[in-house]
Amino acid sequence: MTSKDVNHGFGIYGPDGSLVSQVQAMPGYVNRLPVTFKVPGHYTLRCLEYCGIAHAAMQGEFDVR
Ligand SMILES: [Cu+2]
Repeated sequence: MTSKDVNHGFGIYGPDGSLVSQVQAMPGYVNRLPVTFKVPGHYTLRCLEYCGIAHAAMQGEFDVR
């Protein structure tokens, strides 16, 4: 995990809405986030650190089957 602009907080939320794991994305650094998903379902990604005007749009999602 890294960033091309500013610091971001990369958070993974599980199907029940709880925070599964998180890592900082920072320019000039590469951080690794090893995660094993044991619970199938719909996961969401959110930026956890205010990073600018588009912060609220920094979301994603994926499914674990
Ligand atoms: Cu942000």
